[in-house]
Amino acid sequence: MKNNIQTIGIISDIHGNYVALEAVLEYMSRQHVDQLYFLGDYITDGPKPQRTLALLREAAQHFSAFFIRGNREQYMLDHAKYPEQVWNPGPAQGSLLYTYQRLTAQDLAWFRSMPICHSFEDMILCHGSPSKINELLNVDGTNSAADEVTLKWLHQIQKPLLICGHTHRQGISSRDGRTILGAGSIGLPHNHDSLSRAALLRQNRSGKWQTELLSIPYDVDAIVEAYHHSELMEMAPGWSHANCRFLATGHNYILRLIKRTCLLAAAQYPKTDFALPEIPTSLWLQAAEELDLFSN
Ligand SMILES: [Mn+2]
Repeated sequence: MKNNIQTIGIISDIHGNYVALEAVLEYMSRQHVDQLYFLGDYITDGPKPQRTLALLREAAQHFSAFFIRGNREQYMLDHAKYPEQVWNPGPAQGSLLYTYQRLTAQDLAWFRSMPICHSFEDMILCHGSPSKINELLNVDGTNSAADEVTLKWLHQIQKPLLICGHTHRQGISSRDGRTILGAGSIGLPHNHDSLSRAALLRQNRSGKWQTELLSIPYDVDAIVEAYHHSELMEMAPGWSHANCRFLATGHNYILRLIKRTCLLAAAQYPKTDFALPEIPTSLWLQAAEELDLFSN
């Protein structure tokens, strides 16, 4: 790590979108950042996980880079640890299975070496929250249900700036002298357009960190085409189609698909309390059909 860090790039939630990652890394290079922090969820959802990981390894050669673990890396580690918990092809688990089958022991060892939280100067960096990898915080005012836990963390960390990913939302807000920054998602941004999201921090002359929220264009059609040329669409039908629509629109079609599938399951099997992977594939596909996800 460089001694004199004045510009920091924050990159989070890539989700296998190597096209967006490439564009954002080029942008960071043009900004001459001194340090890159990666906040996790590098893989799953998108095609070619190895291409994404190769880009990250390359970035670590080119930049001073620090990698934090996301819940998706945790899923992969847990799956390696508990092989009896089988993942099946299909809408609910096919996308995870697709990625897992393409990882090496070296990739898993890398994920295992990543911390879930890191502290640098005035800031704490994490994926979900400082101690829970999959906790959602309210970074942009759209998740008021997470207000209480967000405030709790802002008071608990004893540092003025908390930087997190996981929400796929970009936003910054301050409360009680503390600031929370949601860096936004590189690979599956939930910001109602098709631009990639990241953040830059620049230190001003008085030593204060100034935040710049970035919206970076990239070739969305290229990543959607890569989905269609991969085995993902057959291995995780519905789910992968929802991801393609998510990429094109910036609206969370994964959440819409899950909600509609659960509604259909509740209507058809009112007495059964399904976990998502137990819901019959036919209902997932019906929900995807109703959301018009197969018309591309
Ligand atoms: Mn996540």
